[in-house]
Amino acid sequence: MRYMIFLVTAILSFQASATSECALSLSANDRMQFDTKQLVVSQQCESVSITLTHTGKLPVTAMGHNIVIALESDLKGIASDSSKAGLNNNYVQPGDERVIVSSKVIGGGGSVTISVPVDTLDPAKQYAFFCAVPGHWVMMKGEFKVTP
Ligand SMILES: [Cu+2]
Repeated sequence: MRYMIFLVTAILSFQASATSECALSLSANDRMQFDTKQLVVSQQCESVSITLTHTGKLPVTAMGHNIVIALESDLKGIASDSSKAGLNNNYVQPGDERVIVSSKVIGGGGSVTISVPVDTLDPAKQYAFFCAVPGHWVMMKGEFKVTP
């Protein structure tokens, strides 16, 4: 009987942790930084929701941030086109097929949530997350690690 209770508890806690991995969060600040260099997502989730919160005070025009998910090898290309795309397009060119998902740009006190279809990604490939606001990627980037 004791064993049964342990087993049920173990299953319940496993489900709880599996669920939380499908919803990640990170923050960005007025010093052009994300609070993490790595996001790990599991393909056990069909899609993962990622919430970016801007903990600073500066407005979008001074220190806006967003989050873009792409192949690591496409990061610099997307970033170098960001000025051309402009704030109206959240610094991502419309229809850019290199972009897997991108969010709108937020200012201090704002937050935004994106949904990433991780079941269609390849765990053998290297993905990155970064901020597309011109120049920010240099400081604001990290690994987007997909696990089977
Ligand atoms: Cu930024």
